[in-house]
Amino acid sequence: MADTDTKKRTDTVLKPAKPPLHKVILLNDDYTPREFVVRLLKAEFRVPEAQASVIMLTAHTKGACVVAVFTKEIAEEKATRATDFARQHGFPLLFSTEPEE
Ligand code: NFA
Repeated sequence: MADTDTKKRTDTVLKPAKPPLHKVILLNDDYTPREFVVRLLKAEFRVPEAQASVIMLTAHTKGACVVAVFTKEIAEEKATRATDFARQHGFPLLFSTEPEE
């Protein structure tokens, strides 16, 4: 008869903690052209044209839209880079970050 192992296994396997994620949020304004927003989203966040258009239109109609989530440092860096890029082109476009719930 095959041995049956009935020992209770009580060892706890600790999984590494997942880093908390932060959202990068695109905020609407009345001045930045739609095409510029789409171009920026494609260049800085590597989203395809169709997705960039949906994100832009969502921010345009609702006031804000989540672009992507990253670790805190990366989210802040992306938001700063994207906002700076808009500034360099003379637009008031703004990206912010906030922790994911
Ligand atoms: N609301 C801007 C316009 O009508 C477009 C825009 C969309 C700006 C999303 C910022 C964010 N030209």
